[in-house]
Amino acid sequence: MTITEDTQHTGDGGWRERFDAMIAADERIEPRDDMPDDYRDTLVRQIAQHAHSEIIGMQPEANWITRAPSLKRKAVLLAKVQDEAGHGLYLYSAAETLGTSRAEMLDLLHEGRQKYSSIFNYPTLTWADVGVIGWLVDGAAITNQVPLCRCSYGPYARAMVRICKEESFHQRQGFEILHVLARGTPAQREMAQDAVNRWYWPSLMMFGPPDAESAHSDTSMAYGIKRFSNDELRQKFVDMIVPQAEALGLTLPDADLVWNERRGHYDFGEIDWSEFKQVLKGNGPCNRQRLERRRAAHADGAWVREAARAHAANRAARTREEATP
Ligand code: BYC
Repeated sequence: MTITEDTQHTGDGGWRERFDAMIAADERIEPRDDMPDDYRDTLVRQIAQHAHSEIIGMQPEANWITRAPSLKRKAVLLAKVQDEAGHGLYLYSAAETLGTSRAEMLDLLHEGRQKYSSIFNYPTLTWADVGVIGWLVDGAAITNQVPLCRCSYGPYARAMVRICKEESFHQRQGFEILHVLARGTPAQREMAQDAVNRWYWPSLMMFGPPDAESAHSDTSMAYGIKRFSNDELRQKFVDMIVPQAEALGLTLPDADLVWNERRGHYDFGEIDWSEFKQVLKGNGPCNRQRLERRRAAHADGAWVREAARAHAANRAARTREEATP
């Protein structure tokens, strides 16, 4: 429910106190609850961006469906790409409960006015990239998204529970692809290492700008949307992947990666934030291609939306007819 005219005009400031008390008590806010505009806006922005990432994320992986090295790999990859479409649907539905329609969000994506994750602007050059997307990209996504299961907004939190379960499976399948390649022929091993070299730094950028430059973190943390800062999650991710890379027998391309006994964490190298900014501006290796493909897919699907609308109208007319005595 939007903030009603009633609450605003009668001067019933009570809704704001109720909202703040619910956030302080770590209770879930539901669509029926009154909420401040900046809470709603932050959620729509983040959930829409997240949904867009899921559906744009289908492209780099789908690139390998026809070239998967075996029937089993093809079936698994198909299922994974379909999962991403499903995640998009859960997330668009969660955002719609805040009063913004899926059609509006898609328009904003297609016009370049809403973002999707920077990571999907990099190309998938070899089969090993499919493994690395599973291991590092889904690994980063899980690190970021597990805390979102405790997000203060109920529909987003509930969508995240299911998404995280599926992402865990995705991460394992990626790890397993790399495990096989890393123990394969020298050429396969080299292919796996090359993919890790290309995706390591972009995967660290997925967590967003450093805390000091993160425009939205303070609001999101205060409202219980984000539970950890960008830098905290990035650190958690690095701490997780270092032993996993060792288990794979692959090297992370970071000369500054070293265990820091005092901090109890791995130190890691300086991220090239100018690259991140360029990708966000639309100048990454695949930005143009991703958006063009998305717009084309949307246009190709116009007849489905039209047919669905006609079907819904027919059903409604039949229901009305049946109800008429
Ligand atoms: N890429 O104030 P900040 C996946 C933007 S993929 C692009 O720190 P916030 C998947 C940010 O939107 C993962 N843009 O923002 C895996 C803001 O710009 P606007 C998708 C980025 O929101 C495999 C500006 O920079 N996951 O799931 O507090 C296959 C300032 O940033 C990025 C999610 O989206 C980036 N990497 O924190 C398929 C998780 N980072 O909006 C799919 C949900 C920052 O003012 N999202 N920006 O124009 C989040 O947790 C947060 O939105 C972020 C950023 C941590 C990403």
